[in-house]
Amino acid sequence: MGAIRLLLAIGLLCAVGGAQAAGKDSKLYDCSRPCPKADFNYKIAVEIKPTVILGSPLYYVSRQITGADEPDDWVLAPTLHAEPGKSFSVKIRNKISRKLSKLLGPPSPNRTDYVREANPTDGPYSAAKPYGFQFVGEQPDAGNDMSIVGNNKAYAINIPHQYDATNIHFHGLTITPHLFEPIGTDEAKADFIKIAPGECYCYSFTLPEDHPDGTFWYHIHHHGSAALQSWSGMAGLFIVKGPTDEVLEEYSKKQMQSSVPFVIWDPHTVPLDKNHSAYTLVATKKAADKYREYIQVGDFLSDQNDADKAYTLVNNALVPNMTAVAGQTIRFRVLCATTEAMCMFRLVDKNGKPHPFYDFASDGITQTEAIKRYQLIQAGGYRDDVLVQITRPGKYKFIQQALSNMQFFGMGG
Ligand SMILES: [Cu+2]
Repeated sequence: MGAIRLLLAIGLLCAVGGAQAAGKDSKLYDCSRPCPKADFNYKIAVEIKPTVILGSPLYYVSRQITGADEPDDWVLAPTLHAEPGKSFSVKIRNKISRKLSKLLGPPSPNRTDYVREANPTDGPYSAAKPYGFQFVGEQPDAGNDMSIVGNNKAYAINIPHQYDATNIHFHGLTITPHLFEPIGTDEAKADFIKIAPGECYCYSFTLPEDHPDGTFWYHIHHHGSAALQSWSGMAGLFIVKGPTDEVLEEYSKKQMQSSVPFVIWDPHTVPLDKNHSAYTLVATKKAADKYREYIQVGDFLSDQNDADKAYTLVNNALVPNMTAVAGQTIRFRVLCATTEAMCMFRLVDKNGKPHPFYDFASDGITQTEAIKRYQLIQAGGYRDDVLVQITRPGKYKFIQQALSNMQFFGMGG
């Protein structure tokens, strides 16, 4: 069986365009205590670190979710696993250095910045109007801070803030609601869980016996910092193992690579000066010698609207390469982990002719039969499990294209 080469060409997407206050659960936030023992136990951290964007000259310094078992050059969070009927726990430690954060930036916008940006008449986002983006509600008043932070708390919470605080949403899992403090609360005025630098949190759940097996994910969800952290790559796969895996293993007669992540994300970046003190604090000599362009995440409020450069990456690569054996069936776990752009998954041969694949699960739910497709379009947060089988040796490309007029704010070129 001849080895063939699969080239994944991912086109550059040009976006034109301590602890929480001690409460009854406070023991869970004590960093010195482990999470309650579960069937699957994970420890992850949040920190500022440099990462090489594979297949590019880019050296990216950003806030990232890290785990002990991850390779150094992995931006996205570690992949977690669990099984139906089993428990899992995730202890997260926020190791972001406030000093480094201040050096790296971006700074949180102040109220004046916000009022300028949110002006629907001539603010930068007014360019989104022709694409059907609706501005609703009352425009904040620059002359009166009270209109933002006093009687109108809605504006205050919508100003991007606390970029170093975080929390986790286990997306799609049938578990206790866990965005608000305390976990499981149904109190309408409850605060978001907030894990600040130096703090820890313990997420601990049991999956129901009848929980679907498939591809799920987890991401940050702290209101005020979620977009910035999402652009930074703070998201990962959460895989629920189960009977579907066994069926597929049997069906493919042991040839399958059981789980190949295909996580699409869209960091928005600005250049980072090589002499910037944040850079000198985190960079290694090896990387400094090898990589030419230094980038950091853009400012959510002002840079989202075309001021920065957006990339479409798969896993952590600009143009990832992989090889496959002719006749082998590969299962890709395709996650659209973007903040802004929609995602496309398309496979073509060297002449540009589309190659079919088989989509057998969406958003973690396995379908009764696989659907033959030539392209897949996903919105942020969507997942699809697809099977690809290449029988003819050669070079193939996966293509991600900018989806004109379909992205958030409709600026796609
Ligand atoms: Cu979510």
